Amino acid sequence: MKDLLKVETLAPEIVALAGTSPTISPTLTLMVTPTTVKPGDTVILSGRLGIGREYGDINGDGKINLKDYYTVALAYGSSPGDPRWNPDADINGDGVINLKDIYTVALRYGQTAEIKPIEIYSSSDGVNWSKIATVTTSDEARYSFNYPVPSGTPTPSIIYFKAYFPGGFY
Ligand SMILES: [Ca+2]
Ligand SMILES: [Ca+2]
Repeated sequence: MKDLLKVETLAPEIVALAGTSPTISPTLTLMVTPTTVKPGDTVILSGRLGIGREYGDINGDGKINLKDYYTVALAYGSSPGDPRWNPDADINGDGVINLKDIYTVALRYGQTAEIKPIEIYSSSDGVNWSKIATVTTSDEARYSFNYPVPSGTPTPSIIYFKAYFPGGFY
């Protein structure tokens, strides 16, 4: 189960300069995108831990429950062109909503994203990573971390960030 929780997200969606309120959709996809910053900037990393649509959390609320099940059920049997077609419900992406999609929701039905700390890493080259903080999530599995860009950082610079959620969800 550990691999399911490799919630790593970074970047335009969750990285922004101070004064903005970036949000992200919960995802388990690894995304590392460079952000150009200069000394004096504060980079805000924030987001919400999620389970991932591919595991059955279709609406991205960090829970696999009836809402997700209904989304698939309402579109059951449909394919593109059908008025009931809902691409979000086609979890396995095979162009039809059937038992395979239902099964994905059923397999982890009742699971929620666990509330626990996440680790924030930074890198100057996207290859060598250093852990810079451990951030505690809120009761909605939301997290936020401010990274002040150190003085002496060349301008412009690219800093890579990633968040890692170690552990499982039960
Ligand atoms: Ca859900
Ligand atoms: Ca399908």
